[in-house]
Amino acid sequence: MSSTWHILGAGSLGSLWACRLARAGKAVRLILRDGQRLQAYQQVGGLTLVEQDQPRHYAIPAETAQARGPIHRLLLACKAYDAAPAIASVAPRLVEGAEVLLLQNGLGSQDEVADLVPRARCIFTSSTEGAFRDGEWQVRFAGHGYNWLGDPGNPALPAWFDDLQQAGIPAEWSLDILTRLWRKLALNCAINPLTVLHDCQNGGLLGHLDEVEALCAELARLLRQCGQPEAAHELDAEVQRVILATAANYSSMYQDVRAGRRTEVHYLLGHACRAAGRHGLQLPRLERLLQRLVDSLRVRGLPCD
Ligand code: NAD
Ligand code: KPL
Repeated sequence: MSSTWHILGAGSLGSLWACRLARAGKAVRLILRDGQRLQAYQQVGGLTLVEQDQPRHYAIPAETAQARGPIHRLLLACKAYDAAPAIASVAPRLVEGAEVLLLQNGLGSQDEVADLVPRARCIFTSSTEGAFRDGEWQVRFAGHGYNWLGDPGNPALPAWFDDLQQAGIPAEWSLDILTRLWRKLALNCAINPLTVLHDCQNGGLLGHLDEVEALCAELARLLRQCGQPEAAHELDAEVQRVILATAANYSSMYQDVRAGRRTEVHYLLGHACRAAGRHGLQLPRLERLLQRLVDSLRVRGLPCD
């Protein structure tokens, strides 16, 4: 297996991973959307990572999906709604047994990707790291955070796992990655839509704790029904802890809506409601929350899927 890290998506997290891996001397190649993006990137000559206000430039090679070389290891670093078309664009280049790391938040996109590349090993990631784009080809690391990686179908640690430690990417191999992803999805469902609907920072939800608590009760029922009792354990207490710890922050969904960007609702609250439907569970508060959110996105002219 080649040791090159192909990274599809030079957005916030993709650029953060690319720069840290390149800095550690790992072979990295970016896969950009099309020839126009590639040309624009080549004019700048690389990515800039800003850490603690210090910018540093990394001349990382890039190509488009149509390049010819085989791909042994791919970090898919796009939004959940872009994951399926993105993997389809590089699928013919994946070698037998290729490893694909999925950085997407929420649930549902991982299965969409796995269905399209049945001969690849799909590794799911749950990340609490924060990064945002600071300009064209420049990303600012917000610091802190952690990554859990795991493969629900295969507990074996990937051979390249040490690359992450060498690159300063805080990560742990998780044997219960689905539990982690469900827990994060539940946190996001209990907090993010309400911050949009109440137009507030996370801390603003302290004034709506009855609503938060009622949602947590339904989410915990859903998690147990989906065979995730650990993800349901003391969910309400953790949601309140996160609200307090991030009181001054705006949730990622709030930021997307404010910036007029598409949200990942389909893979967060949408996924929760679809899972409830499949299990024949009636969760009226979650369903009403999704309806209110969808209505609010429509009014703003944003996609609601
Ligand atoms: P982003 O929008 O900053 O970056 C995604 C990039 O993928 C964009 O540059 C986009 O142009 C590119 N892309 C999409 N389709 C493509 C294609 N077919 N070919 C090539 N490039 C393509 O997104 P992000 O903030 O890095 O988020 C990625 C995922 O990580 C999301 O699911 C998000 O929820 C999750 N996440 C992000 C953060 C964060 O701090 N940014 C933290 C935790 C989790
Ligand atoms: O992950 C988050 C987000 O904003 O997406 C937190 C801070 C946990 C709120 O749900």
